[in-house]
Amino acid sequence: NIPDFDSLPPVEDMPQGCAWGIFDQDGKKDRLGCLNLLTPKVVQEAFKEARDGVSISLNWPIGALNKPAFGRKGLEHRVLSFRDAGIWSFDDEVHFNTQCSSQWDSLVHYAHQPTGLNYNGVEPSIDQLVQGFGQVDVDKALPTLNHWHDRGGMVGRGVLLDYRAYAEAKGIQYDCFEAHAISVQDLEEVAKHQGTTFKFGDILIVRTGYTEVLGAASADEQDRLFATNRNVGVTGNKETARWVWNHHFAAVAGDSITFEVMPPTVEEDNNRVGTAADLVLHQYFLSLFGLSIGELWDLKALGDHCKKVGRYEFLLTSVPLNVPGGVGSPPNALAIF
Ligand code: UVW
Repeated sequence: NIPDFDSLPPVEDMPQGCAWGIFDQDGKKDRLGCLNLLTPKVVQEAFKEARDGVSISLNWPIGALNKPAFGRKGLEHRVLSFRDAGIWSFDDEVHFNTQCSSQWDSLVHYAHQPTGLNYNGVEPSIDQLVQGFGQVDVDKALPTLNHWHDRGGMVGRGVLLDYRAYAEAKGIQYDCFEAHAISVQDLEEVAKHQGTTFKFGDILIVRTGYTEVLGAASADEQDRLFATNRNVGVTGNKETARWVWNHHFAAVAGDSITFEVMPPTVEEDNNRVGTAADLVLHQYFLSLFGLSIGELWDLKALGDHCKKVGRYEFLLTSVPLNVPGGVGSPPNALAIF
């Protein structure tokens, strides 16, 4: 009994479609958002998709990009040897921005821009995030990724909408580094083409081919592609937000860098061409719905396998890093058939 987008109870000073309070329980502020839709019954159903004994990793290498976009730090990997101490052993150290490759955006990654408020009205400071605020007093906990561990990570039914394969089949040509928008109607057409239907609590995954183009490019070419600040993605508007909420997805993910098309069009502001500060779906999904967004996932092998077996539904598991106050994380995601 989750209300539809237009029936969500109004939240003062926030636009329609604000789901704050919907998942609160016993007077306690929720911090998991739409992950709450993955009830034991929904998960039991999802297990029915794992019957072939095949699993596919959806994680791009953390160091896949020589110089990640938005000035993010790429992977630094240091290997330590203990041979000088007479032990044949290695350790290693890694340092990276959690958004430099395949990632989850937590519910504190990107706020509702006009107010600066994140999911359920929180407005964390850098210090609170660094300290993993609320670890002790759980009532004060922020909606960060470490809390996925409190519920055993994410396990649910993944559904791939392979827009890349659909476009190829239909002769639709597009450039992943242009603002090619995938509308709600397109998503429905892809689902129809694949014979896919959705269930309550599904994790929606959209393949565009973006990481495949980037992965095949030289370091210089990657820099040139990022400099366009343009990418293929799902149309960022209220209609998409309404469609996503009304399907009751537990999370969404894709292979492009922002999931939604860049640059965004700000319909409320005379169709102004926006910037990364105007991402419409980031605001609805992360800060208003409590719906995590996965980006830069490696979906090539998944797309190929789905096509081969003629099935686009699978068991999906994902466990982010257990970093107190974690804002983003590699997804450690597997599709299991
Ligand atoms: C931004 O928030 C701009 O980046 P991302 O798409 O990685 O979430």
